[in-house]
Amino acid sequence: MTELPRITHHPSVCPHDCPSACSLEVEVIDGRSIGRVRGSKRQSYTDGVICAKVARYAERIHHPDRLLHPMRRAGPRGSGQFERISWDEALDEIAKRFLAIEAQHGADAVWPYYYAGTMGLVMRDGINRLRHAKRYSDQYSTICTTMAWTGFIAGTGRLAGPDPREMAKSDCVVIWGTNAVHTQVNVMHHAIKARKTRGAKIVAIDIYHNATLAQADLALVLRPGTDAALACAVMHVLFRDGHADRAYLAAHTDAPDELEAHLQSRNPEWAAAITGLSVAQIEEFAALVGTRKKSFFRLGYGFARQRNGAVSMHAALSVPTVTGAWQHEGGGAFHSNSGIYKWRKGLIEGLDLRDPKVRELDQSQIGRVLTGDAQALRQGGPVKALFIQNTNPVSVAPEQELVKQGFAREDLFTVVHEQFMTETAQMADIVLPATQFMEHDDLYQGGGHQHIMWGGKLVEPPGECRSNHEVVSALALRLGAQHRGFTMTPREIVDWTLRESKRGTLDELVANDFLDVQPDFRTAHYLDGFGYPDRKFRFKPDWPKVPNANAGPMGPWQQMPALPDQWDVLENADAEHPFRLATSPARSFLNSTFTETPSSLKKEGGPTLMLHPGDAARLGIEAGEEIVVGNGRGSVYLTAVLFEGVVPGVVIAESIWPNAAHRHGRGINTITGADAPAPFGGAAFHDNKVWIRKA
Ligand SMILES: Nc1nc2c(c(=O)[nH]1)N[C@H]1C(S)=C(S)[C@@H](COP(=O)(O)OP(=O)(O)OC[C@H]3O[C@@H](n4cnc5c(=O)[nH]c(N)nc54)[C@H](O)[C@@H]3O)O[C@H]1N2
Ligand SMILES: Nc1nc2c(c(=O)[nH]1)N[C@H]1C(S)=C(S)[C@@H](COP(=O)(O)OP(=O)(O)OC[C@H]3O[C@@H](n4cnc5c(=O)[nH]c(N)nc54)[C@H](O)[C@@H]3O)O[C@H]1N2
Ligand code: SF4
Ligand SMILES: [Mo]
Repeated sequence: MTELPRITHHPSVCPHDCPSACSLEVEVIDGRSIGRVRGSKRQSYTDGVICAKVARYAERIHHPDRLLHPMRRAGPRGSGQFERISWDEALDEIAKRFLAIEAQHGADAVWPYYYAGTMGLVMRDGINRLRHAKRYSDQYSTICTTMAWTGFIAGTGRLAGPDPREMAKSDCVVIWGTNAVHTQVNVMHHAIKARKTRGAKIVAIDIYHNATLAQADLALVLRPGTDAALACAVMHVLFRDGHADRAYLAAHTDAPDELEAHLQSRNPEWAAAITGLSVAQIEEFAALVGTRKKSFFRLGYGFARQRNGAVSMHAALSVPTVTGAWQHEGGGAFHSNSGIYKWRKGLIEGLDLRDPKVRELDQSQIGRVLTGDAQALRQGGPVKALFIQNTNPVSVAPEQELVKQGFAREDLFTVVHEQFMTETAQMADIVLPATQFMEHDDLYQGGGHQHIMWGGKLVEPPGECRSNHEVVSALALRLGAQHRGFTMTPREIVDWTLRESKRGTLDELVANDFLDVQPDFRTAHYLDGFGYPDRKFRFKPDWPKVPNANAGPMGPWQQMPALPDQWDVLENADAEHPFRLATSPARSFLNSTFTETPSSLKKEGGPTLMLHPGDAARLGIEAGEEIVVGNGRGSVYLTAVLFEGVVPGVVIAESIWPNAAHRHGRGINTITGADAPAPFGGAAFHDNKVWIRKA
């Protein structure tokens, strides 16, 4: 008899909310536990590279604090006292309460609330099937992509772009408003390839000298929310110096002459005063992208998390359009490929049962919703029950004081399905234990690339953990919700979805692990036209009609500039709040995930605020000192880090630490706002005015 190998290697996919969506190769030891996790070398975007936190995934999947059994609250709300119950008891109780609330207050008093803790399509979005079957309140998902996607689609009419692997074939990679070293390491991998193999320049644009700027040839640190001013001045120079591709502009854009006339007054001096950059820096950047036609603009989410974010994204996107960079391999702009997949999600989400009359509540305004804000409730009745999967709003949602008040309501029945006892789970009436990605089957897609990927179950879940699909289906049965999706396995759902979407079959995908679905070159580069009926790029978007969200315009959308321009709707500093705060991503955490793994905690140290040494001196603050940072929404305790790489007047908290890591349990989102930015809402996490005091 031959002995079985102790270690076997299996393909998988990183499920976390990250544009890289890496293809993985996972070591399974004795068929039971996970060893090393590596980036797949076969999938050419991942190209063998993954971040350190996922390479150490054994720490998270075999963590001693995993939730293992259903639990019922056994003490005051939020006390952390729970008693173990069986799955049947848990599901029966949830169903009984949801049905009673539905009978008394109407179905829309129940709010299934979710996000992208796993990006697997079945496990992430299956909750919507239950929602639609029961006509529970809908969720308008605004916490992450709304402003960035809107700004991009405003120009191109479609959320897609050139093959991201073309970064390696570019002569100038512009990494704009994304800290790729932290948030999507593969961008750096491909950009650095271009530098090594063809002498490409890397430009990085941010509001502090972060880890990505440290690797750039040209590092531009501008004032928060001033990216559109930079973009306008660069376009001014491009027109001025003959680097605008007039033939391309005439053929492919809506209003090039108006744009040129409008930019006359937006010169580098004008932009220098707004951005804080020097005229020389702006000229250097413009000359680079003007003379290197193969310039690849990799536009991130971060700079769109300002209240003018959609306008800034659109302005930055307009730069490669003026140079005609789209025409070249290695040129153009890329933000997300989410528009290329065109999934038929009817089965996953139960879209055939969706009633468009049911109210849609803004995810980012969960604090306002739960504390009875009439506008946030869309003038409807209160939310009486929450069913939460894949997200940790008590930590990650803005206006945290309101969120906490809401979760503390005695009359709110809260169910949280989680892998760990997060700060949201601590507020629940019933906590359910969830599988991790290597413990269930799912289908994935790349946002920052162009692959469809299969992530199959590799090991048995610990304890009594169940997948999102199992829980949604078991609840549906007890709640009388009918849909064939509830009786199918994830594999059957994925097979149907692939076939309906003309992407082959499950067997084919499993056999190949992934499928490259990048559109052809001409389509990806918009050479046969942009995504509008007249096929032209929009320098003058009709903002309320941009084909992204369907929630209708909101925020101060009527004041949006017609053409790319600096738009001053920021939460500007004032006499009482002399600083501007951004809550940029921490390298070893991913949103609130990995704040439970020992090595990530060790690497991050503790919640800090970076401030300029000059500002610190003026306030009498020393490095390592505890300080208080606040505004009208509340205040947060952080440790001061003095850093020359931030602009005076700007402070950075690399977040999101658990609330409990801060004195008084008040996390960073205590001081971020949930007002809806134009034109379709969103969350302006990096746009905050604050005061700073010694603790
Ligand atoms: N390690 C790690 N990886 C992550 C995450 C994480 O928290 N940690 N989060 C994941 C998620 S959910 C997402 S959506 C992506 C997001 O990834 P990114 O696209 O990188 O977006 P952000 O993380 O919001 O911010 C990126 C950068 O934008 C900068 N920024 C803020 N305001 C401005 C501005 O006005 N102008 C300019 N030019 N820059 C500005 C911030 O300082 C920050 O360095 O990353 C994912 N990956
Ligand atoms: N201050 C500040 N706040 C921010 C941001 C910021 O930049 N600054 N970024 C914002 C952004 S872009 C985002 S996307 C949000 C994201 O915030 P969250 O939605 O909270 O993000 P994650 O940490 O990715 O995932 C949340 C939870 O999902 C759970 N989970 C993972 N897989 C599964 C599963 O299969 N089943 C179940 N039931 N649970 C699972 C994880 O254990 C984790 O606790 O945060 C936002 N908040
Ligand atoms: S870079 Fe992003 S997708 Fe890749 S392994 Fe890390 S978290 Fe996952
Ligand atoms: Mo996000």
